[in-house]
This record gives sequence, C-alpha cells and structure tokens, in this order.
Amino acid sequence: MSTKYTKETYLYWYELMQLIRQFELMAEEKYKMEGKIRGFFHAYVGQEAIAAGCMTATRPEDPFITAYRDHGLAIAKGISVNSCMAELYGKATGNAKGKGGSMHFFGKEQAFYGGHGIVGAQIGTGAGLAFAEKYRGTDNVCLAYFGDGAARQGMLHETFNLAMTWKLPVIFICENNNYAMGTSIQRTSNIVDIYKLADAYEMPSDVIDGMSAEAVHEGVSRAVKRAREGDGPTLLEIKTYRYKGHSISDPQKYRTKEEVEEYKSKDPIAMLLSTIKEGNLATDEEIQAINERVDAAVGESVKFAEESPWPDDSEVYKDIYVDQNYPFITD
Ligand SMILES: Cc1ncc(C[n+]2csc(CCOP(=O)(O)OP(=O)(O)O)c2C)c(N)n1
Ligand SMILES: [Mg+2]
Repeated sequence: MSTKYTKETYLYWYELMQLIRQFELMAEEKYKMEGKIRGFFHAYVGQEAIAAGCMTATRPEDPFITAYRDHGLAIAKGISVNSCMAELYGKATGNAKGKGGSMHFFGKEQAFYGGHGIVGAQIGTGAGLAFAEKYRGTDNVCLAYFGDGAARQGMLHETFNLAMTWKLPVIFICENNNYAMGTSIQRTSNIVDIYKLADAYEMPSDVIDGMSAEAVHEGVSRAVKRAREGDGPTLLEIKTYRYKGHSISDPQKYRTKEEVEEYKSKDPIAMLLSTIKEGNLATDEEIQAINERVDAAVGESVKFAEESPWPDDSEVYKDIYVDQNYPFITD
C-alpha cells in the first residue's frame, strides 16, 4: 500500500499521539492511585489525532486557544511534558507556575493561549487573537477549539458574526465528542450537524474524521490556506470521541460500555500504526524505540514534577489583574 505522506510525517504523528496518551494515562494514575494530583482533570484520550493533524497543517507561530481539555494541544504545541506534569502537581515549575492546574495550561512562547474553564469563552478570545494577527500584518492563523457543548453558547454566534464581517484569520474547530459532560449532542439542540451553524453567517465549513490524523491534516490545511490568503474564517466540525469520563470524577452513567468499546475499535493510534505497517514505513524496532522514548519522557516528567518546589507564598498575589498594593491585600 502506498501512503500519502512521508515516513517522517507518520512517525511524527505517531510519537506525538503516543506522548499525549501516555502522559494522560500516567497523570490519571498519579491522580487516582497516589493522590499526587488534585482538582479538575479532563483527559484528551481518544482525541489525539486532532492535535497531531493540526500541528502538521500549521506553523509554530500560529496561535492556538482551547477549553479546559487542554493537555493534548499544549503538548502538541511544544510545551514540555515536564512543565505540564509539574502544572498538574501544582509545582512552581509548571507552565502556569503551578497556579493554573489542569484547566489553565499556558505557553506564550509556544503561541498556546490556554486552557479556559468558561465554556465557550475562548471562541471570542480566539477571534481576538486572530484580530491581533491581522492588525499586526502577519499572516498567522488562529485555531480556536471548543466542544460540542460550547457550540450552544451565545458567544459562538456573536463571534461568527464579527469574524465574518472582518474576515478574520481564524479557524473554529469544534471537537465534537458527542457529549457535554453527561449530555449528548441530541439533547442540546435540534441541529446535530454542528458544521451547519456556519451557514447562517455564510462561513465555509467542513466535517472531518477526528480519528484520522491524515483527515485532520487535510481539512485543517484547506482552511489554513484560505485564512492565510485573507479569505477569512472556517468552521470545522471534527468528529471524535473521548474514552475517559468528562472529568476524572465522572461515573459515566449516560453511555454504555459497548458504545465506548465500539469507538475504541477505531482507535486513532492503532489505526495510524496499521497505516505505518501496511506502508512499510517503519520496522518494529523503530516503533519500539519511539515507545521507549515516550515512556522515558513521561517517566522523567513525573520525577521532575515530584522533585520541583511548591510555589512560594509570595506568588499568591502575582499574575492576577490586581495591583499588589491594592488596599484589601495586607501582609
Ligand atoms: C459558562 C459555563 N457553563 C457551564 C459550565 C460547566 N461545564 C463545564 S464543562 C461543560 C461541558 C462542555 O462540553 P463540551 O463543550 O462538549 O466539551 P468537552 O468537555 O466535551 O470537551 C459544562 C457544561 C462552565 N464551565 N462554563
Ligand atoms: Mg463534548
């Protein structure tokens, strides 16, 4: 079988997707089994092909912004797994200095603008990032991610309207994983084809198989090209599935085990590996070497997080939008 892309591309996708998955599984273990991580925690397991395909379709300086299910995209953007694990542990070496936690990963240097907990808020902020790029005269394109639940927020409509009016270089990426917490997409609207929401604003749209890094790469590349050329936004509905609960404390009564197993049979990493093998792109030894590299990086991230210091007490009032000398803050 001949493959569409180079060996490097397939192996890059494979390594990145494995890194995201193994990071998530390790962090979950540290949370559930050892109590080393506390607070909110939303895993990206099952959705990794979206992060992988988006990376090869964009440039490092293209800004990304997403919701609280942010670990995978942050790692894809090049924020180190050490600083991601440390952030989950609440340590000073975390990418948000241990003060943001799971939902607020951040890396300005990597053009990763969070990590946001208010459902749908980052859709508007993403258009703002795109506005900034256009204003500065760059041809960078912002990728603004949100879930199927967030697609029901008013913010989406106001943002779509202005983004089309001003032809902003933004790609709205709906990661449609079928559920908003425990509420299925059928229960939140009579419009279950989210891509159709673009029609009201005459915005181009597309539906993409989110279990395939190749399909994501292709769909996002088309939208990026249009945005870079000044033709404005696109809505991409990327169909995916999360294997884990909404958050770490979700008993998952709203779906059957059979449904989850059905999606796992189309696992994005397993399918990518089949493509790699069928195309004779890598030997078993090469794949094993990647897996070992990933395991070593994830293992090292735990060591790094555990050995890192807690934030100093003096950090409490830093990095918030309040003057440190504000009257009600006393020593
Ligand atoms: C404005 C607002 N309303 C409600 C919530 C509570 N809440 C947190 S996550 C969530 C579901 C969002 O689902 P979706 O957008 O599909 O994202 P997914 O978790 O599937 O990635 C809700 C309702 C919130 N954080 N913010
Ligand atoms: Mg969802």
